[in-house]
Amino acid sequence: TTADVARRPVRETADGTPDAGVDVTKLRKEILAELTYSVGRSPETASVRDWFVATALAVRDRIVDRWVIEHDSEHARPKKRVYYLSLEFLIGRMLFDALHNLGLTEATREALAGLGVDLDQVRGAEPDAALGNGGLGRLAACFMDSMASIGVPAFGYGIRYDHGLFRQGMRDGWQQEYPEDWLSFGNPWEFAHPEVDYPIGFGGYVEQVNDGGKPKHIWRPAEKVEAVAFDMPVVGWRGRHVNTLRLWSARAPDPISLDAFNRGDYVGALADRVRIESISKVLYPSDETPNGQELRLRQEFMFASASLQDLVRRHIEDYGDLRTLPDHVAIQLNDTHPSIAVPELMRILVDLHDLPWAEAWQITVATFSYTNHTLLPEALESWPVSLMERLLPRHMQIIYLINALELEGARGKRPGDDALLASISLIEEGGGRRVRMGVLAFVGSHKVNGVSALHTELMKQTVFRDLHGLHPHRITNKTNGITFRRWLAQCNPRMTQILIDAVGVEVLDDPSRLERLIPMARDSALQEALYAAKRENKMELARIVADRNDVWVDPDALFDVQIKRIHEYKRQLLNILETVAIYNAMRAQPMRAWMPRVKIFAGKAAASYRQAKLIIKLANDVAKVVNSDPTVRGLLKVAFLPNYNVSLAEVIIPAADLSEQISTAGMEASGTGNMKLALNGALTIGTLDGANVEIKEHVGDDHIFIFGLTAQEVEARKRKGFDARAAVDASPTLKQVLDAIRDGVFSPDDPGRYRELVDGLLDHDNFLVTADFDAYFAAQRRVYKLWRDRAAWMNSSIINTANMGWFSSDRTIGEYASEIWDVKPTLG
Ligand code: B1N
Repeated sequence: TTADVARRPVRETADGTPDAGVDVTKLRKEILAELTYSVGRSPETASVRDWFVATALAVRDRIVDRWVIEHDSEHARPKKRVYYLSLEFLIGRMLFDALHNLGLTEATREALAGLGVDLDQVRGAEPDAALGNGGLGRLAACFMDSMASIGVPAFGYGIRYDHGLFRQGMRDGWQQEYPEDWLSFGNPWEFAHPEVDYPIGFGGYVEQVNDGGKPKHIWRPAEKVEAVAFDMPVVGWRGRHVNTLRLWSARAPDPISLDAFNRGDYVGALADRVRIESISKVLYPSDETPNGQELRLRQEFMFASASLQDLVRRHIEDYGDLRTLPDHVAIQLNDTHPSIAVPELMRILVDLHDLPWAEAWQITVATFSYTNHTLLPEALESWPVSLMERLLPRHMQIIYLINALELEGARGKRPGDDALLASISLIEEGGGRRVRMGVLAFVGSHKVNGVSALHTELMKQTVFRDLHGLHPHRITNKTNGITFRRWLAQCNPRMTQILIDAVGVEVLDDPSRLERLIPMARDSALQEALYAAKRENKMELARIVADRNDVWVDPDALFDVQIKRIHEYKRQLLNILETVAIYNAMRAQPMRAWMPRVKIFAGKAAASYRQAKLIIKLANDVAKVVNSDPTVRGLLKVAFLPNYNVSLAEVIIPAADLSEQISTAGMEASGTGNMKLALNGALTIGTLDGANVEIKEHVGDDHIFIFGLTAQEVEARKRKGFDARAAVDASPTLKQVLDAIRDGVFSPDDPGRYRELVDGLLDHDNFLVTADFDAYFAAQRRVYKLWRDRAAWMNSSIINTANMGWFSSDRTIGEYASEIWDVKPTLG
């Protein structure tokens, strides 16, 4: 069918032949061989999953060929390597990533077609690797792609969770969490390395011995865990480089207690092993709310310690001397989650390698850098001193020593300033003493970065104000980016082909080429081509909505999407209130010439986040009433799509017309979905928050719908004490909306369901939903005014795509490389 043809990924070679030079017959033979000898199936009995595994293995072989060559070449001992430490890597499906970057997509399609197998179906059989919660984990995955693409030798280090982020089900509109099981059929991309294992200690005590007049500390852990390596190759664009994502799995040193077994205690025989191996069992579903459980600290220490042992071993093998570590190693801490690595490196240098403290500290600070991803006070990690003392006694001593020296330095610079000392101390006093991981990461790093210009500015003014005063050159901005390979070329082949036809195939290597679209933005042929591609994408999404939500949405309607974690500060509630307002207006005047619209929501709530789960229920309740109301049929539809993940994003983003980025200003550190949507031609409705500010600067004020309080105004309102009731009284529209929700119009089965939610909003509207409502409603009216004029809308849409080149994660990684890591990428 034509849809199938259009869905085909773009040609990747300038001479126009798809995947030029690939021997399809050979590739087909390789896939068949994998099916037979690795999967153990015949083509007649193979399932789609078997075909996926066989295809992935055949592709993996080609990646490995390059991996091995590189590791035998100069890349094997590059001048400097980057180690990206992250508790999350939200990589999603990998087949098309590998195929696209190797230029094998069309050849593989043909190879499989000759066997009667459809590549798109095979693609769908891959489980979505959801080893992350949201933006922070997805950023790590985009960075891995960019480092391999521009040639930054790197290892990603993380945890191989047996179970990634939970699967979201819906029962009656309420979120249900089900375990995720991505490994249940094996993972064809990974290489298990049971021989690469490191001992990880917990608990015990610290022994002080006399080492020729010097005191020496020896940590004697009570408990030992083994961290075992699993490697996944990460192949860059055009297969130029292959880096490694090394994920650690916890293994018990003793598989079974034979004593217990012989006594007949079969459960007890396995108890120790189960407890130890629970460390890498499951990803904490906490997005910006540390849940402070001991197991989480064990996860953080296991992966930090294993990663350091691994890179220290490699460095010593290559260079023989730890004093040159910062010349050859840069370690990036993705938020504070791996920051226990700071005292762990000190322990390795001082206790295990006998370096003097001062020299060890210099090496440590020169090696580490830290990225902060949030300013929300409740999200800043801290651990009780008592827990640290019990689990990591030597690290606690080292933290005290770091703190003493830091405070001494501060006292020297600002004598008598006790408030300053309290604010920069690694130990938070009062209410049970705790270690502030943000301060630990800050003092242990030579560079500390925020993830958008606004966020970095706010870091300097708020959480790190005093530390910034003492280290004025340490904080730097690195605005986030996204990989265009996944978020344009792979997920939106229709649009990509049009862009290539318009500006040349070189755009695949150089996203700044998109700027050549600017003078063509009013070209009606280009506009119509892009509109048609978008419409096809919307048709595909409509099928999914019909399938999963049992509602039909009109592909000619405006698709207004808000897709992200459900969090009060992201204000899905504001969007729902506007939905109800427009529903009310349509019912009041059904004969007006309304433009049809579809509101699409998707996102998961942390299992313990009651308010977020209630907001999901409200979206579903509103959807139920609106979608079954004949007065608004054909005008308004609402859909909450369950189980948002990378793969669903890859379908929604190419189909979006309007991108909702409406957080309370000052609270969203950056956002990256905002970039993906604008790149794919959606216009943004948003506040001046995070990277929205920079998107506005790039696309221009006329091509984005900005509304609401600024971060400064939010601050001022909160300081004065904001009165939501007064705001509601001043807005008849909002008042009517809140009354309807409060009175049970959308919850006839339980009329009181939203009473608390509405009353709570009136009593303490912490996220200033009511303050921004009127401005948001007015901005939505501006959206529809433009949407009525297709040529004007498409002009703005093209201008958005044209100006998004800067938001490529290749640019971001280039900045990290030169300004933080001091590495020279081989390309770019
Ligand atoms: O990191 C993204 C940003 O684009 C988002 O604005 C930001 O909200 C997100 C604890 C987090 N900040 N903090 C987290 C995740 C998991 C966790 O356990 C905090 N995620 C963000 C990329 O910079």
